Amino acid sequence: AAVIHRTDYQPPAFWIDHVELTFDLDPAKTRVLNKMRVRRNAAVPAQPLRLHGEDLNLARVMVNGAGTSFKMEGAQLVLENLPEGDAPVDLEIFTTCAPAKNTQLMGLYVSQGTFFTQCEAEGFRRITYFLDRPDVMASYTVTLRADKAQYPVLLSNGNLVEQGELDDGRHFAKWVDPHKKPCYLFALVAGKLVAREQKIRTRAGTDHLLQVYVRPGDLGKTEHAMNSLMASIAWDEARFGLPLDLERFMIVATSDFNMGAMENKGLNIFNTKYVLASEATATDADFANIESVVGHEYFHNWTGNRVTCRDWFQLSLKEGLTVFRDQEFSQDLAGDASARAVKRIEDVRVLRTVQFPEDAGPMAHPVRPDSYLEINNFYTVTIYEKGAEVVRMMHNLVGRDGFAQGMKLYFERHDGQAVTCDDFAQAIADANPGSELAQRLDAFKHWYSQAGTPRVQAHGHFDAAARTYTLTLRQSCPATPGQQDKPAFVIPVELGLLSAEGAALPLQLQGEPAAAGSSRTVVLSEPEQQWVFTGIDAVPVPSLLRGFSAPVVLECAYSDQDLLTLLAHDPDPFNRWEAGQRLALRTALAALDNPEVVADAAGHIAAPLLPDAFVQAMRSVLRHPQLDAAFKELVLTLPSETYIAEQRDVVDPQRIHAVREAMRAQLAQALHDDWQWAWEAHENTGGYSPDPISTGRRALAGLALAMLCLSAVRTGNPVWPGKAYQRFKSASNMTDRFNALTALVYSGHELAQPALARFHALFKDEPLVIDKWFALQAGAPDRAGHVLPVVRQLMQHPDFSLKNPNRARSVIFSYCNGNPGAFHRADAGGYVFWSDRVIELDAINPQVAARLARALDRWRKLAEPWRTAAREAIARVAARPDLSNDVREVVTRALN
Ligand code: HT7
Ligand code: ZN
Repeated sequence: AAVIHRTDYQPPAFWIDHVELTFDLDPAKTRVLNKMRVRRNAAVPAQPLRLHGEDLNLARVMVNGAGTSFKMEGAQLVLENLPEGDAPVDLEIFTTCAPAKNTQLMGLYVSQGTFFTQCEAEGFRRITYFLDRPDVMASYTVTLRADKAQYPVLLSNGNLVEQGELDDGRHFAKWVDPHKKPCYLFALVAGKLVAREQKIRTRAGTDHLLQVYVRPGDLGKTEHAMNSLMASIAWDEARFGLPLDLERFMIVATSDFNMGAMENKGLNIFNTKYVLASEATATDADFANIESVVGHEYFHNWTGNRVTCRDWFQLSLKEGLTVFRDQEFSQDLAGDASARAVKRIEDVRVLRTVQFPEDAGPMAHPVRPDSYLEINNFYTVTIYEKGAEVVRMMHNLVGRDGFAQGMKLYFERHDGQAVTCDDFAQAIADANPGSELAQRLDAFKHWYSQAGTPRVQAHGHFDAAARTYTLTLRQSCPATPGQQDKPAFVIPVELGLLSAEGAALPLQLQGEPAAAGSSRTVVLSEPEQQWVFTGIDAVPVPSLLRGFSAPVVLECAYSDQDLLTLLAHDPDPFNRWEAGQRLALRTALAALDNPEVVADAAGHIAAPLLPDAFVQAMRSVLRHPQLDAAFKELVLTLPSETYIAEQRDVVDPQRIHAVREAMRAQLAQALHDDWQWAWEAHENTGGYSPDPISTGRRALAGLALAMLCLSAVRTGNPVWPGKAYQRFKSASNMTDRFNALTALVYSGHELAQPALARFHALFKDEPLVIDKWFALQAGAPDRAGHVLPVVRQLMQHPDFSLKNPNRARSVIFSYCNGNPGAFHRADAGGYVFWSDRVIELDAINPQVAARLARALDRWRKLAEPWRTAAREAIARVAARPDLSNDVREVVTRALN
């Protein structure tokens, strides 16, 4: 297979205006009749029609009702003798495929007796021969025929126009989609499903039918998804003036799905994980994820479906923008400034712990990549989360109203088109002439073309005589594959200045007529720039990059006292949290470097690592009368092992684990009475509701219980583990129950085993809960290397299946990607396990295998003996002759 380059883009040689598909659904052999009306694209030189196909059995090809000659070039069906000129041609192609054998879950497949499709990015070619590219948009009429008893529900995009009975117990349904669409948005579903239905009238006064389809036993778990969908529809209309353009909007849940969900036009298909929720089976995090994924897929209806991507290099055009929109949706629904900040912190945590490492590793790529071997490998945190940050910077540079104007112009210009990231940026800039974005658009677009996380170094100089504070910002960006030297980025830095006592200072720039409040944004667009603030009477504490105003690493020589001031007083909640993280990180890095800090044979570090001032500051936050519980929980959670590792050039994963665990244990013990207070003050949240206040209370109570169990295990006191076990048994919701179970498992208490057994017995018929049960054990802190044998045992459990992506992720990914202390074993056992699983999975589902393959992306940073062992494990995978493109691309990049 060949690498595909962005600059090689050519418009299609043919258009497909209309498609009429007839499916005779059968798991073993489905027949697909594809009647297409095609015409030559007069704008490009005449050439043969080359249709994509994969794993299809071709039975017949007809042109204008007559047989025709054709040839196969690799997987492509080539028609060289189509009539000349631009008159439309009727093309008929008859193929069969085998959905029951489709373990890749791309194209048409069967999950628990129900047919589903997944066509993005290139799955439609596994259903029929087609121009499988997003810039070819057609109208679709789809007839589904199947056995009525086995497949009573037959769904496709658009509106149901006809249905009826056929011979032999079969029936049919005919669907017409009124909107033209690229084939990646095609979908069908057929099976035994039931639906929660809701009729709505929008602000604009139009009526619509909303449906959430699930397996019969799951109907009771669909209320939250339906509420989330209604909230999404109302939000898009209110915030962006974007209405629902369909009479019927359907969501269908499947338990076999490679990703989270798919925005097929009018027929979204979801992983059950992002649809099903009841208080007994889903945690607060599950409820929040459902809201955000339902929102995300719904928002694609405009950003992705109405305006789509010209080619897959433009993927972030729809994904970055839609993630930005779902983040804003969740923030708007969360309510007050504190709840918004909590969501922002959670989003930034993901960006920094997953995207920053990607941007520094072998798979680093720009938000708009330049090349790929397998497009499925580019559904990444860079395309999604960094892409959303790029949109967020534009939003902040032009303001909320300016951005809304930009979106309006974008749809006026491009509705119904397949366009590029440049088109989007141009529309936002053109709607805001004179804005910082419009003035620096070309430089701003480096965010699309340059990979790597920029570093911003900040230096402050106070001049007592002149009463000025000069802030110098300097930027640089590390080299990434294929990109050595990079021109400067446009980096909006929102900032404030605080006095040593924590008071907000006015921000008057030299030469400016009047002070501009106590928070403002400066735009760094040169390698180095200075800003002089006047009227400053004492050395201030700068609060920089408020709200994480740009996806950069900020380096600033803060003193501990500066950080304590920011932690106690910064009016920007993000930077308040950030100050606590910086203090904790500082301690962790100092301990890593200190040869006197040594772990015993069991991997424990006994010496106290956290300075008293830090412990005291954490106590003040925990006991603070005004701060919300959710925010406290974030501040009191130490930076992750992955995040700490990213700060080092050479990584000893075991030492990082030991240091972080020692810090956690110290925090558990030093704040024992405060944790007890926090538990007692927050554990009772009354009747269950997933609102931000109750969610925050449960999160803080959960952390308190975990800390109390941790210190109890260290001191041998049975009281708190006993209370955790009681809470585990009596909890009325999954969040409290699972937090109690986690506290027992993570503290390594002997009650963990009976609790795990009881949990499994209680929820054995709830696959999503059993996923949690598997994940908890595979992700537990390692004690004397016990996790790998547990993981191997879990894979022998009758409930385990490698074919189900959720289950594979719950065990294998939780261990390899989510448990560095247990995975990076000195005996290389973790790596051997990893390579075996990558190879095994690749034969079943290359997409899932390639995601797992990325667990060792950062192997070059590892200290010995891990580094050599990791390279050998990757080489072992790479040596397999029969790898998929998906895995081949990941391991080749890792080794080069
Ligand atoms: N746009 C959707 C992408 C997706 C996908 C891609 C490749 C393979 C399977 C997939 N399932 C869904 C998801 C989204 O961003 O909304
Ligand atoms: Zn998306």
